[in-house]
Amino acid sequence: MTTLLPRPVSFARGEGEFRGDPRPEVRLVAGEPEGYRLEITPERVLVEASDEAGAFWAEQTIRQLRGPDAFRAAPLRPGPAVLPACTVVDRPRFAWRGCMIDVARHFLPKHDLLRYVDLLAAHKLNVLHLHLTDDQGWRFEVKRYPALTEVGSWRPESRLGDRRGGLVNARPHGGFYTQDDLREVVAYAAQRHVTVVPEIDVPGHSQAAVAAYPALGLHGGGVWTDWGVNPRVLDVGPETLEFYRNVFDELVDVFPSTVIGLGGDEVPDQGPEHGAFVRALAAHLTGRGRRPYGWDEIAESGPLPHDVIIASWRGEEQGVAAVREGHDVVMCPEQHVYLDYRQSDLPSEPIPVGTVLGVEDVYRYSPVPPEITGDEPGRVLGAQANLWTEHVDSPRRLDYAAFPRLSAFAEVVWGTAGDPAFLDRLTTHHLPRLDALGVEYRPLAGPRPWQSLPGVPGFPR
Ligand code: TNX
Repeated sequence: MTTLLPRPVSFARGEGEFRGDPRPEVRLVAGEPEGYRLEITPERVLVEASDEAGAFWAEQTIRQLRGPDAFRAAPLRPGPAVLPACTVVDRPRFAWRGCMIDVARHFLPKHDLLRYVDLLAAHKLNVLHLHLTDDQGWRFEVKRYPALTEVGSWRPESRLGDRRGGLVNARPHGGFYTQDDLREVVAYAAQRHVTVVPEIDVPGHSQAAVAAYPALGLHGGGVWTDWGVNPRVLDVGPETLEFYRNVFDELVDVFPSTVIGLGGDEVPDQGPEHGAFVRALAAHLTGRGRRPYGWDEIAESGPLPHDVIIASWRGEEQGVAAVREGHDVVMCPEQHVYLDYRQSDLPSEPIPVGTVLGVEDVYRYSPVPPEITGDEPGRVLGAQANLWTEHVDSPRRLDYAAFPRLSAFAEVVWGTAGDPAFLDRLTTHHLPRLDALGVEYRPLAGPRPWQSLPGVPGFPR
């Protein structure tokens, strides 16, 4: 049994061990995308990979084989790396192995975002979906419309915990990325074979933009300080459409990703004009050579072009329906992969919201619903875990929400989940790696005292 995570397609232990420089000799050979074969003998470390990404994932495997200290920022003591002789044959099942981070509700400073790129790459996850805008904050610098960040990137106070608890945090909150910050994040991620997929959410979840440019909305108002579904959506007239075409032009200029997110979720009183607005922006993105990507609601407001990718978040049925309509889908059903949801029934869980979603629940998830067969017109590109941050106000809280559930998810999307020994492997081999990385994950037994947040109400379902 291998200790690797995600678990590879096959692992065979050899005789003896390798001691020396762990950087492999790399050969590119024909094979499946992102696939690799790693052979370690006492004499050498050899990687045969189908592409650069495959070679990079092989290096992650090598680092895991070296033991937890290989995840520290510098070696603890001098000496050669020691690797067990073995042969690993490996490739991912899904091309889209993603994690969405909501940097709108709570800003994640650039430094911490780069750290998350490293954490994703260490888990062989390859898509970072950045939710850049929402009612509570606009985080993307737009040169043509400076008020989006001057006004829209901060709020004077925030709801503390669930709104039904009535608490407020009086500390202002804000932050944004310049276009060059994001180009840097994109380039850093590309070096690690991670694609950054940006999302600007329309026509709901747009109050921060309306606060900056009131003509975009019907009701005015400042950057929202509450959580939930906001009834004040965009005024989807021609000027607003023109405004957002310009915004998306700047977005496309910063993000080379083929896939570009336009949101489309949770529009109360959705009318045909909202669907038309989303379709017009989708067509604009297609015209710029990109593939529009939206939350599953956009598939319900009129016929969408087939190039649009659907993120199935309300459940699995929406993804099944979208595949039947000929769309490619990314599965991210809230019942299985919402990392803002509480991790147990313990009263000590910080701001418990949603249903209970423990590490084993995530591990049990399987991205292709049984209703989808091989000959459907669209297909499941993969899955992503979603990290919404209404109740995640710091990098420390993000670590708590993300890990180790994201480690379990990595194995789900690599396609090798289903190992009864997963929890043992996680505890014995992988949590020490997270410790070495300085990840403040949630211990399997429950939060450490300083990870709980007594007195701040959640709203468990
Ligand atoms: C629903 S998932 C939302 C988000 C919230 C999340 C909280 C989706 C597309 N919309 O705006 O943050 O629930 O779990």
